[in-house]
Amino acid sequence: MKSKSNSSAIPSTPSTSLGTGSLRTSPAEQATIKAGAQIIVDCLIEQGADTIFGYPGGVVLPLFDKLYDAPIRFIEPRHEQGGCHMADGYARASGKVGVMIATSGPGACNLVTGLATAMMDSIPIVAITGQVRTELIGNDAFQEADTTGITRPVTKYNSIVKDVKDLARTIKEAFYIASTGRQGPVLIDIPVDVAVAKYQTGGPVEMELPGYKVRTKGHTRQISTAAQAINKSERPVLYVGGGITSANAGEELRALAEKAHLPVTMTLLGLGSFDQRKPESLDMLGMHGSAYANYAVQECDLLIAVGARFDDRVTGKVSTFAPHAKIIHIDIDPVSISKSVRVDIPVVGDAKAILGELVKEVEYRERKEWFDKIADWKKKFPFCYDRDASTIKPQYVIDEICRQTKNDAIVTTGVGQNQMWTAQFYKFIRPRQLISSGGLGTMGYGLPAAIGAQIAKPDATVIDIDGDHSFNMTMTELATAVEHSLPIKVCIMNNGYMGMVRQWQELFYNKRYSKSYLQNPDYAVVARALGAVGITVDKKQDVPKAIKAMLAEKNPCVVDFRIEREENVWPMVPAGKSISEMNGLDILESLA
Ligand SMILES: Cc1ncc(C[n+]2csc(CCOP(=O)(O)OP(=O)(O)O)c2C)c(N)n1
Ligand SMILES: [Mg+2]
Repeated sequence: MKSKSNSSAIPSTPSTSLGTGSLRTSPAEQATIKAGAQIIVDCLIEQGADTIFGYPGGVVLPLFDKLYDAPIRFIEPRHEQGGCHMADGYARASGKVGVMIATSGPGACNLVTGLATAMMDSIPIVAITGQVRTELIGNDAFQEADTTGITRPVTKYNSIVKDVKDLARTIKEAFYIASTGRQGPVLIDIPVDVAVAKYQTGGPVEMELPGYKVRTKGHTRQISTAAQAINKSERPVLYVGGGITSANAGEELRALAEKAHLPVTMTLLGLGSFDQRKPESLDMLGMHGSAYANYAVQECDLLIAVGARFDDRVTGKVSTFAPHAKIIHIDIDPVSISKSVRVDIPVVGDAKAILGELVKEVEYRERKEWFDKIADWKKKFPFCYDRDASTIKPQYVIDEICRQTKNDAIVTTGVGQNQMWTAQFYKFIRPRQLISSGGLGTMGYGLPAAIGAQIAKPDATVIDIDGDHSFNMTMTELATAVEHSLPIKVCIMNNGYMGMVRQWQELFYNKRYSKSYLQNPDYAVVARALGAVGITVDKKQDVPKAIKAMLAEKNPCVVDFRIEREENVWPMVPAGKSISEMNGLDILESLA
């Protein structure tokens, strides 16, 4: 029986690194003798983890026992993947490290998608997993999985603690590694015998990371060279990514763009790091980016990349990307420099520090011709849709959400068309406002990420703009939102399709819609069954009042918008093409 083998995994008499039976300690000293599980809890508190996400199982029971009366808010998801996305959403919304705890074997395996999502987007998470007893490792023990082996490629760092004396140091290192340099998820695997072993703690815990160096200050000469290039440039473009958010460098970015007078385009993860309502904003670039951003990049003479990694969804065909540009690349991660696109002026370090220095050396230039040209592209090819359609256009719903929330909501997304329409039609005004799975493109991310974000920002309006099929993947987490009375909103852009897959099939596979739709439930009924509010909207004229009702709702609320089924996302750069080769510009031009 499962419970039996589980309980037998826990030694009845805890072992101790001091040797059982020889604990001749004074009462004062005894006060500092702790079980491994208590050391974990104390370390979490010391690291400022006031909220953690986790799901129990046999080998983490010693830890859960210590959490029973710990002064930490505990959120239990319905699935460990959901919990990991919650920790991720919490981290993205707050700027703090998200913490997730899972049991060995199946629990740890369920974290993989969440860790990979965080890894691709450089999000700081510390995951703690239980492991079978040290002596059983490698024995195909019950619920044993090689967690460090499985998660090595999806974590910035991971390690297994085999001796309780290393526990406090390893946890301290985990938080440090997760939150410094290029941030990312770190996993610590802790066998159950280590969690119950006793250890005499005391004194400061020193980290031992001789090979881990974080460069923060940029090279002064490189910064001056970059400033000179900016001052000379006639057609510059600032291209910024999630690194601005990670570095909390939004203010420095604004100062640079204003002082030097630079147009700014953002990656999906960069959206909001520059106020999109400003005339210098070119909005998102890349595959579903704006025509004006893509044209500007292709015609610029200087591309200033900050905290962005020249991802293929941004560059399209690399050999034709920004063909006339000298490239400056400011990034904390030296490995990102010249990885896919050759860089002329690299500056390695913290974006906040480097932009702060750079802004001192740049000069204002009007660049009238360049800004006029950009204004023409903006006028000719704006993001738009048929406003007179009788059906519910998803873009209209998002426009209306943006209008009613006054650009101020925290928005999470699913993956697919819903995500791209959100990126195009919600105009973000500050960092940490759009929370979306960029690098991995993880369907099912939106709802749990919204839960994490709402926990981090209890007073914010948090809206998950989701796809029907993305929502299907983790919708059980609605129960978590209900349990904690979180006023999150879920707006399902319900086209009945895996819309983005269908769009590709329409354009590149002769409209052969192979397996890109599944039967959906009635989401309003699902919402109610899980204790949330459920609203269905199938008429265009009902959209504004449904959004108003949703925003007034204090309980978790799901709105199922039955949108136009075969709407497409325009423009679109076909995979592998140059970013100036956009499909759908004729459609945008005719609707402009
Ligand atoms: C976990 C996962 N599986 C598969 C995919 C591939 N994929 C990308 S978009 C998409 C369709 C998404 O459908 P839906 O959530 O309804 O969004 P829509 O495009 O219709 O807005 C699929 C299957 C993915 N990104 N993530
Ligand atoms: Mg869909």
